[in-house]
Amino acid sequence: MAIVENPQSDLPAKLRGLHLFHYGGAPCAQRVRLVLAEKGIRRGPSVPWQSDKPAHLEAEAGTYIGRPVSLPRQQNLTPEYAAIHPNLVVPALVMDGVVHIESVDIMTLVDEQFPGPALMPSGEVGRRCEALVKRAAELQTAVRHVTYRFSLGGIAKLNAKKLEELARIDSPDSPDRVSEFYRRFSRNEISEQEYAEHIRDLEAGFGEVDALLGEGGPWLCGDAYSMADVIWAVKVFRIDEAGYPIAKRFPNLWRWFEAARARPSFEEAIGRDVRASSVVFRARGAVQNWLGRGLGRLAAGPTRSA
Ligand SMILES: N[C@@H](CCC(=O)N[C@@H](CS)C(=O)NCC(=O)O)C(=O)O
Repeated sequence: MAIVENPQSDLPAKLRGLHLFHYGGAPCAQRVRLVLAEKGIRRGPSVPWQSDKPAHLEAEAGTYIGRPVSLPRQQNLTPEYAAIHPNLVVPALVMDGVVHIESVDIMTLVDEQFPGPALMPSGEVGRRCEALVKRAAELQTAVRHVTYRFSLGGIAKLNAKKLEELARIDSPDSPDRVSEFYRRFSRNEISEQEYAEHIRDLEAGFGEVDALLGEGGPWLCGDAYSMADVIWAVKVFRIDEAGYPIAKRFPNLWRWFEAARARPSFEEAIGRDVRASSVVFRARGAVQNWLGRGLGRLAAGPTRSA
């Protein structure tokens, strides 16, 4: 389990119960919110992420306090946020004063610590399920590249001064390497070939899961909805939003995704957060595809390996 020992900020130590530092549109936070929803842990009030008002310090049992950290406003790329999450990413879950990071670890923690249906099966099925979760988590870098290139574009580029600040505050041993990504992205150092490789990686992963669903189901690890369904559903959602023709390319995956999206947890954890942004992303993806510059062209192109 990944925790931040002795965070520089004195806020986490004051927090009781569950406090989620997250962002509505961030896939890594969406998967944690999905797990919380599946476990029946309700969303309590949303408060400013730095708030230490007495009324905001304690989450009611069975709920969590949301502390939204705006990624578009770059609130995560600040020394104040680095003092809570040194890798400058969301989510972070503070549970009774302890800062937990790494979304998959947080999902596991919530699954293990709280009652409700177990989202990680045991035995042999559990091992297959863990492998599927790991496979999806490894594709996070690819999702990041595709998101920035095809959904966000120029608005997400940072100027030289901000890049310098980022290099200073980012943790040198961060596995997420946020400052390095922003440097390369903002200076146009990522080649089209590199983006295409990320799309190929995603297609390879989607192809594996699509084949698996062709052999069984209804869920990725058999009869019960699990952590693997959570993490892959969020991935499919993001890539569809970005304009990748996933329904057409991976029909088994799409049918399964529609069932995952129909669960009440999806609306509770994701739908309500992304209503406006999803419309913008989809419109952008559609226009880019229409102009022949979107993910549609790359999916249909010779770079596809599946
Ligand atoms: N390994 C981390 C990755 C977290 C991550 O990459 N979060 C993204 C959102 S999905 C983020 O906060 N990005 C910040 C940014 O791009 O500025 C985890 O799984 O928690």
